[in-house]
Formats: sequence, structure tokens, C-alpha cells
Amino acid sequence: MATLTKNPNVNKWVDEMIALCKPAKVMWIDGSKEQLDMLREEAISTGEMIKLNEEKLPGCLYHRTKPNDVARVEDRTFICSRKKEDAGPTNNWCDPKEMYAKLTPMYDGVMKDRTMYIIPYSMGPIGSPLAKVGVEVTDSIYVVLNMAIMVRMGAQAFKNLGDESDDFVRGLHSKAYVDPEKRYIVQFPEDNTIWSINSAYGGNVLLGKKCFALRIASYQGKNEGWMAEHMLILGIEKPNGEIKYVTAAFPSACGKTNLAMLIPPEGYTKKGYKVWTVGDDIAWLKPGPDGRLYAINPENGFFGVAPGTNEKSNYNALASTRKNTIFTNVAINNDDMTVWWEKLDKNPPVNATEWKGEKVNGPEYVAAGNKLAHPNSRFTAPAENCPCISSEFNNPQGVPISAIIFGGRRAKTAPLVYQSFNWQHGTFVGSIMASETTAAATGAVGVVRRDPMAMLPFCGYHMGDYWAHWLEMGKILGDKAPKIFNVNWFRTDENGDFIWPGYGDNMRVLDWIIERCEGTVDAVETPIGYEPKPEDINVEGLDGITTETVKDLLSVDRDLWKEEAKGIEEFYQKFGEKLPKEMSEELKNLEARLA
Ligand code: GTP
Ligand code: SPV
Ligand code: MN
Repeated sequence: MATLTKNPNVNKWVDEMIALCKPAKVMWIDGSKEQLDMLREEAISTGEMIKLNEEKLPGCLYHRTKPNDVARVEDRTFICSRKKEDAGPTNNWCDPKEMYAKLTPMYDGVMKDRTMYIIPYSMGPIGSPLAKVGVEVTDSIYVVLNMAIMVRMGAQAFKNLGDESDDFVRGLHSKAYVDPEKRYIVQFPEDNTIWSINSAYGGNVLLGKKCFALRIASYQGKNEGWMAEHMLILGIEKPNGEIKYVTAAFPSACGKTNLAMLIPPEGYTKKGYKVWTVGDDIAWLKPGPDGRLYAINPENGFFGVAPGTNEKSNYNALASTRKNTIFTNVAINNDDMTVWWEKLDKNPPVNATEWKGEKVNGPEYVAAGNKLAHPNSRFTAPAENCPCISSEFNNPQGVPISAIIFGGRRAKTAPLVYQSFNWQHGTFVGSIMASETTAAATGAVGVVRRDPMAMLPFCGYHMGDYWAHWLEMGKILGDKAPKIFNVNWFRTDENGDFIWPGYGDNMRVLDWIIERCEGTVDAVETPIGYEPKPEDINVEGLDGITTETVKDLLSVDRDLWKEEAKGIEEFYQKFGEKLPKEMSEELKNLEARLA
């Protein structure tokens, strides 16, 4: 099949990949409906994908991965910069020459009985000055069909690149033998290159997402004066019709998709408040012509956590999955070929197939303490399905950002919300983020770890240099910089239950944040930052939550925070000379305020 571009850099690289992987067949993905329909039919006929109920879930497919391949693998993810110090202490590093030498034989002839699919794609709206082009070659139809939802793909992507540019990200993926011992997710930032092998799941293989849009793009952003962040983007429409945009960085499975699509409580909707989704996972941010910070969502779909998603917790996400969606590792209801996952409703299907493929009696299986869906099971849904998708979703200029919010899962230390004193202090607040680990990556779940800016697994270069870049951006933005906040929806009571109702009620906290940006509400100065007066968090219509509860949720335990400061100091030591002096100053100031 003929190539889709005249660009010699693309064609030369593709020829090299063909020579290496020696596929039986090569197919350029043009993005046409006919081609995708043909691939869907093929995947269904081989059993790789299962067709779901055409009336209830039109266009939807089901896929099950190997039980050893259900999440990102941080211990097998590498940043191969030429110099070790450029990857920094928080990334696995290997010399690029050594890594290419190790992986090349693994790719050699790996596609000899398979088709190689060549996927051109754009991260960001076609024609956006903030968009970037990638090409992924893969031997997985599942990857092609997911990419078709997650990115703007096909021939249109080459419009941005043109016939000469060399500025595209080269992604090589082979599921190979899905051997966990030989699984590698490798970024070569200086070569604009990603090599992924022996996985067939999510962020490991949809190379436009974490590998490109965060790991490679964060490195590009540092060099080119912009930022690639693990952030949702949402717009809050006020009763007067004005829309304020905010971004929020929470670690994986800590609530970005939920916040991005929230439906405000009745008291707010009645007054005319609305929330619009621009993005649920990744933001690319750059100062605009007016000096403010603008954000685009480089993606075109949602790769969202299924468990916990229901009519009540996230109506808009659920609605987004009712057509043309791919479900991975959830459970099947064999009576009507629909899908189920924990907390979808209270009725696990009787005639169920659990995520590993075993036929079980759902209610009995669940009663025995098993999970029907994998905790990191996901839906891949087109953004255009989302009832609250922003009218600015395809705006090539992006949206102007008023506030940046950090947050994580903390049972005790972090209060419901606080505001940083300024951009430098806000950078510090992001750098000291910590959160309990989740099922989004393999390894222990529920262990508190430092996850600066929710970027620990995604920063493509030295984290010390990354903080320096944040400080630099603050200087460029000056008084037009967004205000920086920190939130925590996950404080627990003595029984371990969440105190704050969360989800739609998080609007009550967004409300205060917007008022702070507009300067219409004052705040209380605490050792860690500005906090709301408890009565300034609207609790109208909440069941069992009073201003007294809010006061507790806002409490700052000095002893816990002194411990926290020690932990931060220890963490900071890892970064040696690359720790910006501003960060250690901020830590000293915090310690002084706590004393
Ligand atoms: P990634 O896609 O992995 O980056 O995750 P995410 O940050 O988008 O997380 P998501 O919104 O999918 O939420 C993950 C889990 O957290 C789900 O099980 C949600 O039900 C739960 N969750 C989200 N928001 C809240 C909240 O406000 N309160 C509580 N208690 N749980 C929440
Ligand atoms: C995350 O883990 O933060 C995700 C899912 O958004 S994945 O694409 O697998 O990285
Ligand atoms: Mn994510």
C-alpha cells in the first residue's frame, strides 16, 4: 500500500522499521471509516475483540488483555537520554546505545507473520500551533482501534507536518509475545523516539498518550517554552455566561476524569452554573499572545477508569461510553452482551464472564469477595460522545487558564483545599504532592509516595530541571500567571470512610477557587497557604456535612506537617544540585511557619 506522505523523513524511518520488523504485510492507516470497519470485522472474526449489544451499545467492542498485562509498568519504563543526569533520580535510565542494542534483536523479524499498521496522528487539533505529529507503527489491531478514538489520526495528521519537517515522534510498538520479563517501555527524548515491546495494554502501547504527550512532550516543552502536564482541563460557566477555565493535576486514578465532567449540585445548576470538559488527562500549556497561559487537550478521546463510574458518580463519562467505545478488562453480561464493573450498579450479572474470561455467577462471585472487573479496567470513548464537551474542545488556540489545581489521595495531612501564596510557592506545593498508589500501575496499592505535579511516572527529564522550568514559566507569565491551589477529596474518618462527599460536590470547592481568582472572597493565612473561612464553602443541600465538618476538613495538624516537612527534605536530597534554590527556600519558610 502506498505511503500517505511525501515527507522523506517519515518514509525513510518507516522503511527502517519495516526492514527491522519484517512484517508479512504493511498497512497505512488513513483514518477512513471503510478501513476501520474492515479492521473491526477482522478483530471480531479472530476473537481479539468481541462485539457488544448493537441496540444497547452500538459500535462498541470488548477486549481482554493478558492477566499479566493490565496496567502501566513503571519498573520497566525507561528514559534513555544520552546523559544519565538528564533523566534524573526519579526515572529508570539506560544508555541509549545500550538500549537500542538490547531491543533491536527483540524487534528483528517480530512481525514476520503479522501485519504492520502505520498510524499517522496529531496530538492536538489539526492546524493548532500547539499540536504535534506522531507516527506509530504497531502489530496490534487493538492499538489501531484505540488510537482511532484517542487521537486525530490518518492522512489529515500529515497536514501539520508538511513535506519536509523532521519534527515528528517516531513510535515503534510490538506486542511481540506479551512476555512480562521482556516488556520495555522506552523513551529516547533526544531522538523523538519511543520503543515499546511485549505489552498490549493502555498507556504502554497507545504511544500518543503518556509516552509522547507527557514523557517526550515534557522534554520538548522545556526546550521550546511550553509545558506538558498530567492535567484535566475544565470550564466553569457562571450564571452570567462567563466561562473560567482551570486545570488540575491528580495522580493516576485520583479523580481527573470525574472532576473534568462533574455535574454541579442542584443549588448551582438552578442558579445557572455549568461545567464543560476540555480534557480529562493531559494538558499542553503555552503563553498566548495576551500573555496568559493557554491550554489544549492533545487527545481526542477518554481512556477512563471504569470501576466506580455510574449514573450518579459520573453521568457524563457513562453517557460517553454508550456508543463507539472499546471496553478493556471489564466484565460481560452474557444475557444481553452488555458490560459491567464494580459500582456500575448493585446488580452484578448472573450470567457473567469476569475480566480474565471465566464464566461465573456474578452475585455469588462478588459475595465471595472477588472482583468481576479489573480495578484498572477502562473504557476508550470518543470525546464527541461527551454531553458536556466544551465548545472550545477543537479551538486551535486553546483556552485561557485562571487556576491550576494540584491534588492527591491523602487520608490525613492535606486539607480539603488551600491556595499557594504565589507562583513560586505554588511550584513548591506541586513538588511536595504525595498520594496513595492506585491500580493504574503495577505494584502495591495504597502506599503513600511523593508524586510531584502527578508527573513522577511521566516526566521525561530530570525532575529538578522540570521544577526550574516551572519557575521560569512563572517569570514569563508574571502577574498573568494562573493562581495555584491544592485539593484533597480523600480525607478519611476514624472508620476509614471518606468524609467529603466528592464528585459533583467538588463544585463547592471550585466555586471558592474561582472566587479567589476573581478576588471576591478573602481567606485565612495558615502555615501551608491560604485557606477558606469554613463558612465560605457552600454546604447548602449537603447531607450530614456542616460548616463544622468543613472546619475539620480544613484543619492543619502541625505535628503531621512537621513530619511531612521531614519527608520532603529527605525527598529533596535526591535531587542534589539540580534542586532549584527556590524550592529549598520554600521548604525552609514552611518549616519556619510551622515552628
Ligand atoms: P487516570 O485515568 O488513571 O489518570 O485517572 P483519573 O485521575 O482520571 O481518575 P478517575 O476520575 O477515573 O477516578 C479514579 C477513581 O477515583 C474512581 O474509582 C472514582 O470513582 C474515584 N473518585 C473520583 N473522584 C472522586 C471523589 O471526588 N471522591 C472520591 N471518594 N472518589 C473519587
Ligand atoms: C494513567 O495511568 O494515568 C492513565 C492510564 O491515564 S494510562 O494511559 O494507562 O497511562
Ligand atoms: Mn492519567
